[in-house]
Amino acid sequence: MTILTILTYPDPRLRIKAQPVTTFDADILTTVEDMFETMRESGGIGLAATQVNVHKRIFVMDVSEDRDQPYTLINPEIIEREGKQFEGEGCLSVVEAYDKVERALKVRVRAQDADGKPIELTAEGLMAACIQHELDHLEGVLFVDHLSRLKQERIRKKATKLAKA
Ligand code: GNR
Ligand code: NI
Repeated sequence: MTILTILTYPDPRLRIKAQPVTTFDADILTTVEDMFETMRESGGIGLAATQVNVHKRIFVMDVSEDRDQPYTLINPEIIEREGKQFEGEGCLSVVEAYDKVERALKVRVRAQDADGKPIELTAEGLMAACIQHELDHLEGVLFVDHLSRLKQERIRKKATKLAKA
């Protein structure tokens, strides 16, 4: 098990669009395990492969209090969305930024697990927001992209300063 390095904004590699997983081999299992370990270590509720510089359509998630409800979603697709929510979000790749983002309240997702087996799940609230946040990462999109230009500029300046410190 390995703790992976998380890329931080404005690293251009966070903008790479992830490619579908076609072979479910031992490498994928290792990546998934390392992503869980990295997510747990950093205290996040989700982690997309893009954030650890692996440009494959994989994310891991655990929004439970006791951190005992892990999900591995590979080649995920949102097949239904319902309602709206506007809640605070943070990102392991965007240090010291937290702001409200508009998301669907409820989503139905179709994906594959680490063995390639098809899965479907319905989520709402925080879990639904997390799924949309992680799917954005796989497209090279960050939550700050949903904020005003002014806020983005402030966050970018702060991140650049922190990186130099
Ligand atoms: O840890 C995280 N918390 C969070 C809170 C609200 C909405 C989305 C998230 S995901 C984030 C971890 C992360 O950066 N995943 O990409
Ligand atoms: Ni994130």
